[in-house]
Amino acid sequence: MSEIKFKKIKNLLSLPLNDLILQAHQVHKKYFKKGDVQLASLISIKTGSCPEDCKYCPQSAHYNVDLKKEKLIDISEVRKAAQVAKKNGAHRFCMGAAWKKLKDGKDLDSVVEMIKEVKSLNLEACVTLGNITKTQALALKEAGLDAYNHNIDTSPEFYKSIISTRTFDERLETINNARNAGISICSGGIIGMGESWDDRARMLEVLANLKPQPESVPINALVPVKGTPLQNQSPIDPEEMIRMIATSRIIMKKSRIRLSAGRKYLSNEIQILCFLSGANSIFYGDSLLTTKNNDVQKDQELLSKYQKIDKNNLKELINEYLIIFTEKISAVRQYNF
Ligand code: SAM
Ligand code: DTB
Ligand code: SF4
Repeated sequence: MSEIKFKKIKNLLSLPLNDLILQAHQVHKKYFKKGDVQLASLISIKTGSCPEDCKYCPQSAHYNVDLKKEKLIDISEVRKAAQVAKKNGAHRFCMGAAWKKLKDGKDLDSVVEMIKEVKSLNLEACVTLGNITKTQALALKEAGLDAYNHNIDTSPEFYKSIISTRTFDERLETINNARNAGISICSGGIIGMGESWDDRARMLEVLANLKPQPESVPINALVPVKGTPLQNQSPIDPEEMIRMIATSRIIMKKSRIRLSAGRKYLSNEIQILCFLSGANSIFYGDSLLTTKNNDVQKDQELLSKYQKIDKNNLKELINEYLIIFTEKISAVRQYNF
């Protein structure tokens, strides 16, 4: 596949919003004919006291956050949470640990058992454990792991202002190790940390030029947590999330684009516009890792509303939703499908 250029990404990001949604929607319809939304439930298997200094993260030991820290949890807790996720209709179960890197021995062995437990419930298994080596990646694959989540978070340039305890290249190395072991890659980032549109475009440029592209791309909006250096960051304008999702869809046609953290602060109309723009995965379940997620019942209603939309006649609907939230944007042009 030819290289996806920064300039093209910048151009897409800055299209008139309705043109961008329309373009993304056409790509989405072509590549994801079923139009389903993947539901990924999350659990924190080891919480807090992380040696890294990621400025957005409530789990870093560098900041003073009101957080219940926990050592690696018992497999019985994982089983219970995965059973609940399965009962609620989740497709994938993701386990996250506040580690800089995975340690061989007890930690690796326990994670292997957890993966096997999740797989025995017929759920896809995903983990996010910090850096992993080639050999560890092979052991996780052998246990049945489907996907490894390792976000690049932002552009290589802005990265240094957000994290000083590891480099952008180390992130890429772990992604490579997981990929070479035959594990699917889940990699994306966060918006709303004070980065510029150029940074956002650069982040998407790096992701889109990974060969092959990541199978899943989580787009998170910063959840500003009290005690972290980014606690006072202003919330993103919802339109920014739509632009990121739609552009991701256009340049990563076959990837699952996940409308991730921060969804709780988006209205149903915005979330549906995100789905129409190509988001086809969400974090599903009452909590993310340490913060709250959307209510499961409300998500089920939202998804059923989205599924009922006549996707062949979207003109009025998109216009209506766009008008609801773009009253402040002066020129909303009408669609011509
Ligand atoms: N420690 C591992 C690592 O960093 O790869 C795995 C867990 S870490 C919490 C997983 C991802 O969660 C981060 O890479 C970041 O993208 C996202 N994240 C963490 N805190 C967040 C926040 N406050 N808002 C949005 N996303 C967040
Ligand atoms: C991802 O991209 N987002 C998830 C997951 N991968 C592991 C984490 C979001 C964390 C939000 C803050 C928290 O709950 O601690
Ligand atoms: Fe640690 Fe991951 Fe949080 Fe960074 S994002 S502080 S590595 S748990």
